[in-house]
Amino acid sequence: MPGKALRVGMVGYAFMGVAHSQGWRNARSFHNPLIEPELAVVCGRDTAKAGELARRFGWGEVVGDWRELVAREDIDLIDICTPGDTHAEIAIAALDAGKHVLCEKPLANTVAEAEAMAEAAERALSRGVYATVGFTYRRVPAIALAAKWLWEGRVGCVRHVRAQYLQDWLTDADAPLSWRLRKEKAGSGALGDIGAHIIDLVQHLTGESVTGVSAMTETFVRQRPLASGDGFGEVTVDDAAVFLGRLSGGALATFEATRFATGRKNAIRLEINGTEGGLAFDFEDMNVLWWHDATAEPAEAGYRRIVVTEPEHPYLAGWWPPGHGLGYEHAFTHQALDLLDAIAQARQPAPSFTEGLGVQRVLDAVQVSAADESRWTPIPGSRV
Ligand code: SOE
Repeated sequence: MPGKALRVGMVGYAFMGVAHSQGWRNARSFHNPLIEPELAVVCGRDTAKAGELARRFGWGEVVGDWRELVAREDIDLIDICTPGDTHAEIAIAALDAGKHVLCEKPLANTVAEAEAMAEAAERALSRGVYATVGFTYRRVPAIALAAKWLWEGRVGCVRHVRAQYLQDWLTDADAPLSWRLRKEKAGSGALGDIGAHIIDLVQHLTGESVTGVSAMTETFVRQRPLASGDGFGEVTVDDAAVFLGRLSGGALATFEATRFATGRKNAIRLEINGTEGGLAFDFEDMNVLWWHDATAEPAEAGYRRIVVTEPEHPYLAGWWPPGHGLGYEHAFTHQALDLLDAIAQARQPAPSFTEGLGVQRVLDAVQVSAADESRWTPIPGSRV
């Protein structure tokens, strides 16, 4: 591969650090990005754990302080895989220092932070420096195919959207209190952690924005054992969020994000009904897209099961022979690949920080509405 490699410095080494590491590595091993990534430096306050990740995935170096990483001349991109309370500070410092940024979702913990990040991204853009947010599910091939068909107009005018993100890893009341359950670290609970994904997917797929919401949130288990074993601590975020929304094109939408959907592990379920057809997807059967052509003869009408494993489908040509199917981790590889190509071609990668800010405004409106007896709450700045 000609040209200089893009030297990546990643902050964080836990679940998302692992997912991103294999993304960078496999973008290089399986595909032909226009610039090769180099897994240059991994950063973590616990350098022993960061070092273990470096050993497993081939990161060249380990540092303990993200400021040191951002100050380095030899790093081109900062990949932020830390809890939400650190995103704004790291991303703004990195962009101002001329580094491209990939930031995990949700973009921030508050609208004010997300606005500051979007402004920093705008400033950086004029210098050819790019920022993107890790709404990775956009890169699941069946979802990318749904996006293509929606944008081609195959569904017609969208009337209804049903979006759910269902998990059950907190149903056990004895599960320990982690950072994801504390507002000061995570911003919100199921809402920001997994609800953010479905808000992004709905806005991305339909090309419309959520213009207002009426919401309910609930915290079912209000105290949980501390990981240290030393007593209990307060859960200060939601366990579940349910809300109604309107889209700028006139469709009605329902959203549900919960960690208490017993038996559902990672069920991102989307259904979009339009004047010309319908699309449905469930991540628990992630290589499948359901498609109904409402213009077909009534005798042949009904949802068809499209198996999205062929080289003609988005992202599939770079992987296995036809029919072999992909998993959770592949979307992180596609994310790395798309970002590398966008940087090589000097164009804004998607989703931008401005799109991340749009999701943040919906998250905020849901919290405002839920705190005020589900009052209808418009989203400021949404395209009506
Ligand atoms: C939460 O359980 C979580 O890990 C999210 O943080 C991720 O964004 C989601 O993809 C999987 O679930």
